[in-house]
Amino acid sequence: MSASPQPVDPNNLEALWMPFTANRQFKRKPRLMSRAEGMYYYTPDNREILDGTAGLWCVNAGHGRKPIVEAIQKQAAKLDYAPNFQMGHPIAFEFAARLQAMLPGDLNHVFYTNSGSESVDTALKIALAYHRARGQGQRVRFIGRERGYHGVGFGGISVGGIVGNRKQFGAQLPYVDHLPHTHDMSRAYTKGQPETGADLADRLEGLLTLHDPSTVAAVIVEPVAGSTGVLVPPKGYLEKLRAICSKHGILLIFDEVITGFGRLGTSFAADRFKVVPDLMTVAKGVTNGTVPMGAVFATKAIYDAFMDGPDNVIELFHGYTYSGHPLACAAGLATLDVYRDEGLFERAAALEPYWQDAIHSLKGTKHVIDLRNIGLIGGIELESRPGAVGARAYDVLVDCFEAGLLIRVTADIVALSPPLIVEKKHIDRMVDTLGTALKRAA
Ligand code: PXG
Repeated sequence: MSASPQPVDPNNLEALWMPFTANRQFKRKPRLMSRAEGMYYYTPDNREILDGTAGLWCVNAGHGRKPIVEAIQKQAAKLDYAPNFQMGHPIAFEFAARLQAMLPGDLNHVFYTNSGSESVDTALKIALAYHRARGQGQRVRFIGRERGYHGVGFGGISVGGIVGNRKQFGAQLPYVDHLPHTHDMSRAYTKGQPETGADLADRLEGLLTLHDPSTVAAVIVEPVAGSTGVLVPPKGYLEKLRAICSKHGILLIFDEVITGFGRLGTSFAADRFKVVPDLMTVAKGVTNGTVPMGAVFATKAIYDAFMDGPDNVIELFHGYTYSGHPLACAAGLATLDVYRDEGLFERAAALEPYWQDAIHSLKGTKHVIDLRNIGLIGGIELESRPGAVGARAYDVLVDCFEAGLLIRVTADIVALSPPLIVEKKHIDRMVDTLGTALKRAA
């Protein structure tokens, strides 16, 4: 059979099984975006949609950036693909060296993946293999956190703490436990990091006593939980996790898929909070969302633990066909240039006070029960309709889209995370459109 025996109906939405989408509802009344530039998406009928979410937290430099587009085009023409097992191509090394120069603390090796989910599974596997290489193969446990999102691989959903992402699938990784999440409504309307709550990190000691710390390989957390509704770490919380992990020889993994590349006004959350993990996972902003790519950053100590034994033996039996894909590396290099040349991380930091005031100006708006912010992230929590969690926020999402603003929602929490090129006038419009939609919502 030929690939396309019949002319295809471009309006047929049925063939595609959409990810994390209510397929039937969507296909009855689709929301399509067919073009993007700067701060805006455009619908097929050319309606402008202000991007309040940097796509899915990834387009940090804004859309259609010429230097990135051209770098991808040039690279596709020069070297489209090359094997990367037992082979190499120059741009993969060049990009790793550029990333290395940005990394905090002892982090200094780069392992490429193609997504955040793959980065998480890779980091978990590196943690297990690292301990085993050092004669501590009994360290097989992972500690994640309630309301954590670490992608959709089996490792990621196991250490993740989102019930809906787990319960359809039954079997998960064994030997996983979870810290409590850090959200507390008694601290509603906190601006930035809460002053109290660091003691929640002490719960890690309790879990370690229960399981015996010498059986634990790694603790994984998002420094700021993004997907489950913008949960900002209490002051001192990450510092405590770091100290407890170090005390027990347990690796600390920061999942910086959202917080990496300027979202908090620094290269990484590790820089902002001055807490350096042993392994860091990234994706999204590493290529401005243009070409799929993720990475795991590892300390020298971890890398060195593998560089032992006969040197003709593969040190880590792990990798992807597309690890270090030339197009992704080209996009990544151009992306880092744009971030640097336009000072976008500094720009995010400078805008943070204005952003904070804008988010908190929604206090008192109908349905709002909490407002949270850090960097260029805002979380707006709504009271749920009785017996219909998520329904109100979904209505707000649809209203905003029709009014020309892209937001994202999880349950009844709205999250905003605009591209770092956002201007004050865009921020005003986001808050205005959202406020109007909230007032209209039933
Ligand atoms: N870790 C974190 C912290 C994430 O936020 C992943 C891992 C997985 O990345 P991939 O590239 O495999 O999707 C993520 C992804 C949302 C939303 O609406 C968030 C993500 C993905 C899609 C939607 O908040 N984060």
